[in-house]
Amino acid sequence: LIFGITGQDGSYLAELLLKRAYNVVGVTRRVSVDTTKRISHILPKIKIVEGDITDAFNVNKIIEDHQPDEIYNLAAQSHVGVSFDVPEYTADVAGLGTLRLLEVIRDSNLDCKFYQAGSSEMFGGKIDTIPQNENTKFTPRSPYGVAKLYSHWITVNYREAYNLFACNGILFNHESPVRGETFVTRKIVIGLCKIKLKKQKTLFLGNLNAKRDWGHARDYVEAMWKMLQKKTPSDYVISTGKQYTVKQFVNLVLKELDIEHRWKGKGINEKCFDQNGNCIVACDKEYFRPLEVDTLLGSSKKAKKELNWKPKTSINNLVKEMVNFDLKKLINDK
Ligand code: NAP
Ligand code: F7E
Repeated sequence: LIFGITGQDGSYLAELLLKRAYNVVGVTRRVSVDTTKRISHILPKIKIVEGDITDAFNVNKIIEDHQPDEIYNLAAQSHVGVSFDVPEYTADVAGLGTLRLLEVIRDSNLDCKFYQAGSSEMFGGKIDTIPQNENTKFTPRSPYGVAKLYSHWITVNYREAYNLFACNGILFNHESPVRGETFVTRKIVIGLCKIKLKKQKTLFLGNLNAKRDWGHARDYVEAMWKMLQKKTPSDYVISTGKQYTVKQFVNLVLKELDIEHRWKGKGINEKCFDQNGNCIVACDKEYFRPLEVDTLLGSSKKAKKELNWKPKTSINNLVKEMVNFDLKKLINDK
């Protein structure tokens, strides 16, 4: 049973579980537009039910009706920047939503394994270990990070208090061609592909100096599944162990698109120009956050040892796959 099946990770996870001959049930929310674009190719093979993790009655009924062996909680308002605008809603979905699921499992005595989608955003700003691992102190710096930290600890608490098989993945940023379009990697890829095709002049970004550890979603959902196949539940950091700045990611995409460029200026005035002197990337303070997580870098030694998991996709192959996908899409959308 997947909460959040219409999201990036939900779509890759559903594919993985179908390949392993699971019966997959996915929860979708009723909204005014179709949200099943990412799973349209596998829809006939999945059982879709309507629901919302802010509604305890609803999640109770879904779990009771389907008696799942494994529950993956991927549902969240997952945008860190947006969480500053909708902090209460973010806490309800990304924090209390997890409690609602755990309570149903506890109350029903269901023999069911539970995966919680935790985040490197929980490590936050005052990081005392580089790279970050399962023992690194959490100092979240956004309403999203704080909500995820509640989910992390309530999952640990239910595991210890009620002996539930419940695991936290502490996943660092992971991307793909179906990444949400307002997250920085996809925004950069779409913007620069449009510039290459002369459909856009300038891409506006926020903090170019933030450092992130970016992997591929396809590799990361495999780690989620592996956690639930262990004999005993635990928590795992999932990351690549390599770090790039937002500006370096821009450079990788420009290289893939064969666009010669040079950077000029500093701070918010830093700009990137093409060989004809056109400004193709600039900063806009709209995209800066009230508080930033400057640097994240993970160590997945525990996952490697206990889950036999390691990332398969390099940053260059991730960029190539994302650029090929969006270039083709933009050309076909003509
Ligand atoms: P995503 O693309 O934003 O997907 C989020 C999913 O949650 C969507 O299916 C969304 O449904 C669903 N959802 C939102 N509010 C809901 C609600 N009230 N009830 C039920 N479902 C709801 O996120 P993602 O990148 O796949 O990430 C999956 C999970 O991992 C999230 O919890 C995220 O916070 C966490 N995470 C992500 C990363 C990353 O780098 N991608 C890293 C660490 C942790 P709609 O389609 O209807 O909006
Ligand atoms: O930002 C900077 C921004 O929004 C990455 C979520 O999946 O990963 C994700 O959270 C960095 C930040 O991801 C823009 O300030 C610059 O430093 O792509 P992002 P995120 O905030 O790291 C974690 C692990 C999750 O759990 C979350 O669910 O890029 N940045 N300019 C920008 N970011 C955005 N979105 N847009 C910009 O224009």
